[in-house]
Amino acid sequence: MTGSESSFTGCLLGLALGDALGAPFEGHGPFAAEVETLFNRLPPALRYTDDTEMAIGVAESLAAKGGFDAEHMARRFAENFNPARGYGPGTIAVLGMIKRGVPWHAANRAVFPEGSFGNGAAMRAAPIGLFFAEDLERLKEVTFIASSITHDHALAKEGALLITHAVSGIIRGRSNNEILDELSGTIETEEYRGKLDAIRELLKAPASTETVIERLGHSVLAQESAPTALYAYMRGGTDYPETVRLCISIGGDTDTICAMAGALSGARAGFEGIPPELIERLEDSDRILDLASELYRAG
Ligand code: F2R
Ligand code: MG
Ligand code: MG
Repeated sequence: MTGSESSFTGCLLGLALGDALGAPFEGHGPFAAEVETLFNRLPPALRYTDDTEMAIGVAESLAAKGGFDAEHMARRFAENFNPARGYGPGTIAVLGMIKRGVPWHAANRAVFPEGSFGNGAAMRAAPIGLFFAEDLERLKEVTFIASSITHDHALAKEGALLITHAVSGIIRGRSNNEILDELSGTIETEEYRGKLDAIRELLKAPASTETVIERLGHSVLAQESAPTALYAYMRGGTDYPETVRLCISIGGDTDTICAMAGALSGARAGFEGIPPELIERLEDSDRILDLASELYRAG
């Protein structure tokens, strides 16, 4: 398997912790002063949401099958589904249908006839980038089909590709500029091409939170959150707490932007880059660590 076990554990823990740290702020902000004190007044237990529950399903399926099996992954999503985790309305409906035996490729356009372009596919996609890091053609194919299980719109699929391809680039040791160049070569929609150009421009100089929101967005839509997470990761880099602080300060869909940026930062920083006092408080942290190791060995 390409990459180190530490980058796999860092990625999954980074995703789950980002989700749990961002969740209390979801739908609010942007924030300034509150974020400064975030890590000084952490709750004793950090509880994750739908973002992590679905990413666990992706990783479990890849590890169990030793590869990608869409039917198996769809079943994992439906079996893991806990409505108390705060799922998006479209995904709740699609997973309910899959649970009742409707094939995923019939359920995925039942709510939105053109498919959902919510960020529910991008938020869970990072394990695909770990598993298929070296095979970019297969990475894209699997990212798109795995997204389609619940999110069949091109914008949802390309939002997921932004995250999986970036994870793959990190595993392959690519620089941020190289990752952006590779993405420009594989992304096809004008929407995301414009966002990649905006990320490049924003990274050239300090940018205010308002400018980041205006240029990249912070909503539940894939095209208004996956690029924001990629930008936040490229600003924060291997400083995991700083990356999460930046994502929370942007406000809006904070659990999801933190989960996506956290997965990237964690993959780059490795297990050693995630503060142990955060891991200790994370719900199911042992299970998530074991799963990351299983995924690493399954490749
Ligand atoms: N659901 C939430 N947060 C609210 C509840 C949290 C609260 N704390 C609680 O515990 O109850 N967060 C999670 O949902 C987002 C991911 O959503 P997903 O899976 O993409 O859902 P959905 O419904 O498919 O899409 C989201 C919305 O986007 C709009 N939309 C999508 N496709 C559309 C289309 N084709 N046409 C028009 N609108 C479309 C709709 O408004 C969808 O409902 C994450 O934030 C996750 O954390
Ligand atoms: Mg969530
Ligand atoms: Mg969210």
